Amino acid sequence: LDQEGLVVWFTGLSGAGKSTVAVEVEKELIKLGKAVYRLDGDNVRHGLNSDLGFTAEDRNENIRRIAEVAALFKDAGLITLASFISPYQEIRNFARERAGEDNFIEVYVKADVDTCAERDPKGLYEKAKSGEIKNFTGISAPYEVPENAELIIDTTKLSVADSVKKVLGVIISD
Ligand code: GGZ
Repeated sequence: LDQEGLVVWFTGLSGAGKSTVAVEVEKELIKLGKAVYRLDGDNVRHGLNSDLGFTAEDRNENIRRIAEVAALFKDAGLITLASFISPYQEIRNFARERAGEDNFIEVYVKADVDTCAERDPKGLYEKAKSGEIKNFTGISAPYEVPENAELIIDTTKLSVADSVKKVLGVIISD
C-alpha cells in the first residue's frame, strides 16, 4: 500500500456536522484512490463500546479505545476518520499521542449550541432540555473547546462542500 496512515479526528457538539463532513471527506478520498476508514458512533458504540454510556468516565473510555483502534488503522496505512463528540481535551491529547503528532489532524467542527439545538435532527436536544436525556453535551454536560486543532470549520458559516474542501486541503498537503 503506497500510502502513509493518518488519523483525522473530528470533534464537536452533537449536530455540529462532524459525521456529515466526515462522510463526504471519505467519499472524496476514495475517489482519489486512498485507503480510508471512518469510525463513528454507529459502528463503534453498538459493538466495541456497547458497554459504555455517557458519563464523563464512559466517554473517556469510549475515546481511549477509539484512539487505540485509530492508531492501529493508521499503522496499517489507512487514512482513519474518527468522528466523535470527544468533549474532553485530555483524552483528545491522548488520541494525538497514540497516533503520533505527525500523523494526527484535529478538526474542530464548530457550531454553537443554539444552532445545534435548532437543527436537532434526532430530537435529542429537546429531550435533553426536558431532562429526558441526562448528561447531554452542551446542555447538561461540558464540551471543552479544542486548544490545538489543526483546523476549525465553522459549520454555521461554511457549506458542507466548503468544509469538505478545507479538510481535504489539510489531508492532501500533509
Ligand atoms: C451527547 C449523546 C448523548 C449524550 C446519546 N450526550 O448526534 P448523535 O446523537 O447521532 O451523536 C451523538 C452520539 C455521541 O456519541 P459519541 O461517542 O460521539 O460521544 S463521546 O465522544 O462524548 O463519547 C448523539 C448520541 O450519541 N447521544 N446520548 N448524553 N450525545
